[in-house]
Amino acid sequence: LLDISWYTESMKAGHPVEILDRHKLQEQQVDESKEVESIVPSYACQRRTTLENHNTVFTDALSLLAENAELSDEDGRGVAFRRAAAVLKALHSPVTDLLQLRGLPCLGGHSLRVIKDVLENGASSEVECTKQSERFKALKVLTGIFGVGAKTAERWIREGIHSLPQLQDSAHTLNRAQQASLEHYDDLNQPVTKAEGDAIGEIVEKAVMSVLPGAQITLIGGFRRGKLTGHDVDFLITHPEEGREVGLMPKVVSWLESKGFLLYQKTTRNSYLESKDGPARPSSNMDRFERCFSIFKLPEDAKEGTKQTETLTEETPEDTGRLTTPSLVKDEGSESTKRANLKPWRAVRVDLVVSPISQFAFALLGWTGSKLFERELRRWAGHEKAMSLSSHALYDNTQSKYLRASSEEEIFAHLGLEYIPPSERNA
Ligand code: DCT
Ligand code: MG
Repeated sequence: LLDISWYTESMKAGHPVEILDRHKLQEQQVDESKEVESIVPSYACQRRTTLENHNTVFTDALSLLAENAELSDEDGRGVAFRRAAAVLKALHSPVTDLLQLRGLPCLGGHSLRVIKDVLENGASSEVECTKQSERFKALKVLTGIFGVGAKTAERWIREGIHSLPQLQDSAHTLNRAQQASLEHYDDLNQPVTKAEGDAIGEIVEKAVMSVLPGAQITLIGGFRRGKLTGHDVDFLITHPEEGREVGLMPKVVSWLESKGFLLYQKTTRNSYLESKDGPARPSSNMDRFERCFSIFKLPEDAKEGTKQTETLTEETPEDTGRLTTPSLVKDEGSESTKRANLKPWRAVRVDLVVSPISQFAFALLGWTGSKLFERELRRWAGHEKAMSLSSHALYDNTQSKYLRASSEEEIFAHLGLEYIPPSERNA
């Protein structure tokens, strides 16, 4: 590993110029104009991060290491790399010299080594090594099945399972979500476009309107932040009259199912009760709304702008399986893949969330992301404001009371943060 202790030491000492001068940089003039930013706040929720990233070469490298850490069940290390990448994403120009990073927060020794390697050699040896490792490749393939997490993948790899055919040949029984996801593996691992997201939005809107006129549906997740592609499409549904949203999800799901739009769905009930749960954040801030994880069957002509809500022709499960599991049988680019691409629809992961109007602003903020932005908001609330933020509520521990809000702006204000619009939450 590269030795950059001189650099981190100097950062810690708070006198970067002097210390850099004392070490082998005597000859080098420190050019103040090279400093990219003078002050970058340390919480991602205090920064504006658009999709315009001037430092993808570094952020891609750091994100890959973050992904590898997360897939290895080392979330702490994963977050450290994500935070470092997020700082670079917020910069307004490309980094061309390590000295430009003086004073920036969240850049630990490991991340700096990676950046230095990329600056000097065009690539990080650690990243290249990780990308090529059999373990990383296997973790990616196996966790590409929705419902397979780091722990399950790790267990399978220890048993010698590295690929989908090996998994299929093994004695493992998959749960319903995993089976469905495996069946549509290629489609689900192909990015969803904004056009496809909009087409699904029209279908979901039609479903919601026909079962509860007056309900409101909002595109959330990455597409609300302006991303052009995503791994799924997320929607938040509410009704302006508190309580009218109760029982809505099963009706929406039945409508979609009756029209043949769902290849798979699993609905979980709303289990959040303020009086019972109290301010303490549930172990996951995500899982307490009435929520439906689904795999949509999106007709090709729907995404070309035709509003199609007609009943689709039924296919037998055998047909579906044969058409949509090409990579399990042969390599990519095989005859069966080409055949599969001829099918007049594609499978897309869709998340539907229903929230009562009283929690809508919190749900909207919590589900817009990015994941790091959300994590930082909750950390800011807890560490800096003694508050607990979830997708349901904001609790002030000092005043021992809930802080109500009917817009995202009000929540930022409660938190003492400048309002950041969705398009600038791409940390
Ligand atoms: N979310 C979160 N914490 C998680 C998972 C999700 O705060 N562990 C929030 C942030 C984004 C939102 O929920 C939707 O989740 P994803 O669809 O996973 O994220 P995304 O930003 O929409 O990513 P993509 O564009 O790839 O779908
Ligand atoms: Mg999403």
